Amino acid sequence: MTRVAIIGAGPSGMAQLRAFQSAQAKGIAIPEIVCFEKQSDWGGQWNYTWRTGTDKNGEAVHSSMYRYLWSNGPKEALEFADYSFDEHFGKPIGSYPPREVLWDYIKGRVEKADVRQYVRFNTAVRHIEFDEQTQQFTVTVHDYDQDALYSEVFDYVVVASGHFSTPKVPEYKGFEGFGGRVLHAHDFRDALEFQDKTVLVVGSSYSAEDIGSQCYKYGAKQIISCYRTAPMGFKWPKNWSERPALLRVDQSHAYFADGSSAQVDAIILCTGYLHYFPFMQEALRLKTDNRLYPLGLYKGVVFENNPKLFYLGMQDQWYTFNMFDAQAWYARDVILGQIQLPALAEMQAHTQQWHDEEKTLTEAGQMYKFQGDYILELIEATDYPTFDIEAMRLIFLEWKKHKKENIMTFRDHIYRSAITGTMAVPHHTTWLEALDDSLETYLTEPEVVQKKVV
Ligand code: FAD
Ligand code: NA7
Repeated sequence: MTRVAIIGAGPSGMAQLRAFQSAQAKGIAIPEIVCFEKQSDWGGQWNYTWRTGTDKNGEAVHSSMYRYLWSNGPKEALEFADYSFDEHFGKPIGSYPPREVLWDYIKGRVEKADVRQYVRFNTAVRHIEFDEQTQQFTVTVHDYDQDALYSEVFDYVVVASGHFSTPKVPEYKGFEGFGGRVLHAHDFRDALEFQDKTVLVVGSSYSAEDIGSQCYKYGAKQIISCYRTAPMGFKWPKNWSERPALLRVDQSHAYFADGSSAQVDAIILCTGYLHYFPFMQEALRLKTDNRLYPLGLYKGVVFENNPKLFYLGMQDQWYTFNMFDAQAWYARDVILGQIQLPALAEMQAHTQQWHDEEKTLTEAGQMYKFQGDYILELIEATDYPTFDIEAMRLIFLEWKKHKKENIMTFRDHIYRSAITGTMAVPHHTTWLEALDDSLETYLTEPEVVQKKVV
């Protein structure tokens, strides 16, 4: 029997499991599937841990998420086309739920599909090698429950191990003598640690914006963010200033490219992540930076140099869960023989065209369209339920506008679902005032919260 290995049970790996199960539910024979997950539960990044450094098995801690993390984009833009928020929660909720609420949503679909049986938890993939003669992969794993290494042979491999886990850590002059804490965003866990402190945030993308906002929300004295290329340019609260590049630090101060300096208590490097696949044989390793259309992956999924190998979710992400779905359905249909791949040169030319187009994009609005068009192209090739990508693009534009208006209140806005047409309802507490991010508190009816306050 054909065997498929899936590496990782985060949202992408879970999408692959659901894709196969949905074909099976339609009476299509599916291969034998084994999903290897190094953590003891599924959900990938959404499976929060207080740990930093190594996990209980000595593996690098995977999740970069932190306490009080709320969705940084509207939930309406990531909704599954085959499992709506309405179906999961049974009532409309806000548009920017906290991490635990979104984790619950992702889990709901795969629990319904009953695919947990395919996952071998506490099992880290150590090495993957392809044999040209047999045309098969040998996957070697460490099973921590048995504390044993073993290898199995597969016909196809789907890598869904994520790419926001291995920190990209720059070195600045003076770090070794700095008197406070220097950490990467990957190791940031709780903004309360920085209450009453002056925090320097290095970087100007999502992590810098959100970790700075967390520090503000939970009482940091002052936030200074600095950029290498371009400022984030939001209207910051009074105690948040944005400065050009960091040049060096000494024991207590940071020095910037405009000649200014500031006393800082802690430095948080929000400097991005590496695509890191230490378990891959060299010839199978995807090499890319964080971009919308990496080279080497046909349709953003099929590893061109070995089309029995697939990578999911390796793009920089505007869309997330529904994009992983589109990719997983596509990979599934290639494996099932329902999609025939063109010759290598044709695949490469197609990828190059998209890759070149990406380079012409200068505005976020163009990027939403680009990634939306990419998703549509995938969906049209499979039976994944089609959905109104244009409506999602408009939601992204609203999101952008709301962030520009006020970076501290954008999460209080609501949007209409492009899947069900349901309008979200405002959360009972504004984001800045909502210090408790638990699922229980989030789903509590507004009247109940009101009563408690009274
Ligand atoms: P991951 O979620 O990273 O899952 C990969 C899985 O592979 C993990 O379970 C990991 O344990 C497993 N794995 C890795 N290596 C191995 C190995 N060798 N052996 C076995 N298993 C392995 N997206 C949004 O839509 N909204 C947000 O608000 C949002 N916020 C984010 C905030 C942060 C701080 C970060 C880092 C990301 C955020 N994202 C957000 C993006 C997020 O990465 C995606 O939503 C999603 O988690 C990606 O899914 P994935 O399955 O591709 O990867
Ligand atoms: P991103 O989006 O990859 O952004 C990385 C940021 O780090 C970006 O602003 C970079 O600036 C900056 N960077 C990278 N290297 C350096 C150095 N050496 N010095 C200064 N600044 C640097 O990563 P994020 O962590 O923000 O977001 C990743 C995901 O996590 C995202 O999907 C979110 O949903 C959460 P540049 O513009 O390249 O100069």
